[in-house]
Amino acid sequence: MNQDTTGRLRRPTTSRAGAVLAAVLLALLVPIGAASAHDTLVSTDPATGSTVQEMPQKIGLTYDNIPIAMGSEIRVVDADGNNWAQGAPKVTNRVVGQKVQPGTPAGTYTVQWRVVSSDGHPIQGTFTFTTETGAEPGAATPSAADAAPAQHTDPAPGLPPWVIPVGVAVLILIGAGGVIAWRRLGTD
Ligand SMILES: [Cu+2]
Repeated sequence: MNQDTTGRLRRPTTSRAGAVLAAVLLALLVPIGAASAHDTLVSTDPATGSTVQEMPQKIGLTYDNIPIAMGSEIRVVDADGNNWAQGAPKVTNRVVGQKVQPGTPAGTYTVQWRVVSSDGHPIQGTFTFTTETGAEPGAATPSAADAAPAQHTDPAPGLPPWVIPVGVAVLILIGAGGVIAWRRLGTD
């Protein structure tokens, strides 16, 4: 055993750490997968991927349940990254509405939404649509405060909310694995 190279010694340690990691990830993911009662987005206005003549005053997202009004956030982002959402989203039955500032240029918009599902879990997603006509680009720009909401420390758009806790757990495990491997190498 002891005549093995360090390269050989490392391998079982790495795979054991990998197994632990996989088990922890599974334990974290299974309850999320099992609780399939999240509300889901069933339709959008404008329709996902559609082209409309001009930007509506209000964007609508319809869910299969009534989301919890608190903590929802909808951004209407143009190709330059400006957020044209005006004020907070409003939940009316199963529809979450978001007012849009006037003066949007023609182009493709990405709606980044995050609402709290009726089962208490935050859910999020994006969809895009295109407006054919609009203001001259740069004629009106949304306020800086709207473009960069400072109150929230959002994970990157599109990342589910569990990514950060899982990432932290993985880093801790990797750190612990490293310490174990280091001790083993030191004592051999
Ligand atoms: Cu849920």
